[in-house]
Amino acid sequence: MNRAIIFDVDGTLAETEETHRRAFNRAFEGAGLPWNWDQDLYRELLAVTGGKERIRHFIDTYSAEGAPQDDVDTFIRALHVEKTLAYTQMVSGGELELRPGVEATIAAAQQQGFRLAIATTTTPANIDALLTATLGDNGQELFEVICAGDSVPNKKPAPDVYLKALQELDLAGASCIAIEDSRNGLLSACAAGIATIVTPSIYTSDENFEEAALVIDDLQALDIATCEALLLQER
Ligand code: XBP
Ligand code: MG
Repeated sequence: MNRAIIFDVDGTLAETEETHRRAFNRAFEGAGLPWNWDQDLYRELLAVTGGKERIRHFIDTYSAEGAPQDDVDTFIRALHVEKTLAYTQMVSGGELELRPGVEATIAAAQQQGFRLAIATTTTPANIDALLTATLGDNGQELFEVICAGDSVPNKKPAPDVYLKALQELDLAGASCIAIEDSRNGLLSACAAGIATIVTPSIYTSDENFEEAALVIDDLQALDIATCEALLLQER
């Protein structure tokens, strides 16, 4: 049966958000801004997906000292370029590894003939750095379709990035399984009509996953036959 597993990236493939948080803070420091996102604040800010959108939310919500009065979007874009540079350097330096069971699930899915895709809010450079650092130079080639970041007008929880992945796969949502870590991601995949398995991450463990087809600690607990069974339920 022509079917696919669509993976989220941040929090799902790897516990990346601590590295993102430190990269944001490194960019703020490099720009001479008196901003420092600690873990409690970052957990709140993660309600907003997309790094640029998250910075804008922080400026608008926390009256951030040092933000310009006008042309804020240009300021944010420049800051986010520095953050992405810091993040990709940290990831390329080998500080992240895949979450438990991720590599085995990818191998089992391939062995069972599932097509593989990625649907993420993060910046494409971040995906390249993570897949190369954890799966090798050909890591990206495991995924037939990679939909990311600004390639869609509306980020998660909007369905846009998953709908784009379905379009590029030329598959219906009922022929796919999504694997996510957050409520924003779960809502996005469900809105695209995709049954979703959730593996909560360090920043999402207290979120509501009631719409999930299955919630498991991590992918070590996933038997690929479960994906087949979920697809049969969808039909
Ligand atoms: C998670 C996000 C991203 C990352 C930061 O993406 O919302 O914004 O937190 O990456 P997903 P950027 O879980 O969909 O992979 O700064 O590149 O946005
Ligand atoms: Mg995620």
